[in-house]
Amino acid sequence: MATATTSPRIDGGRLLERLATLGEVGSTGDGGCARLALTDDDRAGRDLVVTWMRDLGLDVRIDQVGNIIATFAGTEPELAPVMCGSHIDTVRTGGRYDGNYGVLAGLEVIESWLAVGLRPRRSLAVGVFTGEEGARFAPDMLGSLVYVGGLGIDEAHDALDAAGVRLADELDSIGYHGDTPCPGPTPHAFVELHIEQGPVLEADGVTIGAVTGVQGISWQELTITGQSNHAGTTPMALRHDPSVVVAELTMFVRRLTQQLGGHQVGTVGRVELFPNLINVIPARAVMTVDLRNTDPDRLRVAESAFADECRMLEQSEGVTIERRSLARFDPVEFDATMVDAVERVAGDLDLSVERLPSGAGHDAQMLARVCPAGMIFVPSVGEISHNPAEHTSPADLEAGANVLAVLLAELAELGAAG
Ligand code: HGY
Ligand code: MN
Ligand code: MN
Repeated sequence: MATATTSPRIDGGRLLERLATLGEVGSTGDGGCARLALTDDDRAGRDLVVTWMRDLGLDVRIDQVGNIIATFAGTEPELAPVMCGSHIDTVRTGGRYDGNYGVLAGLEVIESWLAVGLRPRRSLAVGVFTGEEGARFAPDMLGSLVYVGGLGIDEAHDALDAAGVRLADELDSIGYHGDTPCPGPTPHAFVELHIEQGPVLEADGVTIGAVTGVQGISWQELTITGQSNHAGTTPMALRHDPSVVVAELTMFVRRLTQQLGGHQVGTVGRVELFPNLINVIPARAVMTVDLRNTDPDRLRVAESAFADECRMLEQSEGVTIERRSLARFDPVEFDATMVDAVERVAGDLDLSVERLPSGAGHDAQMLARVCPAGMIFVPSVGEISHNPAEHTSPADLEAGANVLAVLLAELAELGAAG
């Protein structure tokens, strides 16, 4: 069976070239790309990756929520497959590596095995999960959540974006409404390679992150209804102004993170005012709040304090606040054997490695519900992500992909007697 010393290494140049080519799909012209889930740009990215999968001779299936599962058959295909992968949908100000890296590195591993004529005992599947970002259809990690049975297919199909467009209708319109049933087959193990998107590895001068888990995520959308009125004639004491509540809650979230400290983070990412005119006190505001913490108890404290603040502002400003949960996931700890394996393989490849939790959500946290899952991080330059300036050095990209290659070779028993 292949080990760190005998496993084929990936072709770094080929991986970088594919990342650059995919990065041109939905290019924003500033080094980044925008391929919001199930848009025409997402379809174009999907079509390109599926073409690469088919060129490798993989068995490509599209499931009922648009997940793409490409399988390299092992010598004992009846065994549960090993799975890797990630997502290729992006946020509107996306970079070239978030998600794309884990998918393309999986294809690169298979191509490096084909190049030396080695086949694994267990099949190796590469997953492209629908709508991981949650930037258009909530919750985030939607496709992998459906894949593991955490969200019913009907409920997923009825998800609506901010414009009221239905997810299933978009699957139809881009031609990725597959018939492969969800939930999907339970993998033997799942490994996701991803950029860190944070400051830790770069600050520590470490190449590989052995990810210990993913912090808890709480997303909610608020609809704040006040009273539209004339900006010039309405005395301040008579106003019921949703934009004031938005401002108060935004500053409350910042103060709350400072009070709680630790890993607590909070973000107001989307704000819409209606009618959004210079001389009209808004009738209504819609805003989102993203609260996260590695500690489940403190995340609940943050949520409860935020709810109390909303109730207080309803009274003081004379508005109504309707809160809708968009996503709520407790922190996830990855299987210890997988974290150990990432750490060991990185060491075997003479790469510096450290353990750390993930601040971002990932598909691996959903696969962890059904099988041993793990993640490999590589450093993000300048801790920038969800930004066109997102960057990881070619050497680190290649190093991370080689850790993936060796770990997948072990898990899938590459070169084992058929
Ligand atoms: O929001 C997240 O953490 C991920 O990028 N979907
Ligand atoms: Mn991602
Ligand atoms: Mn992301």
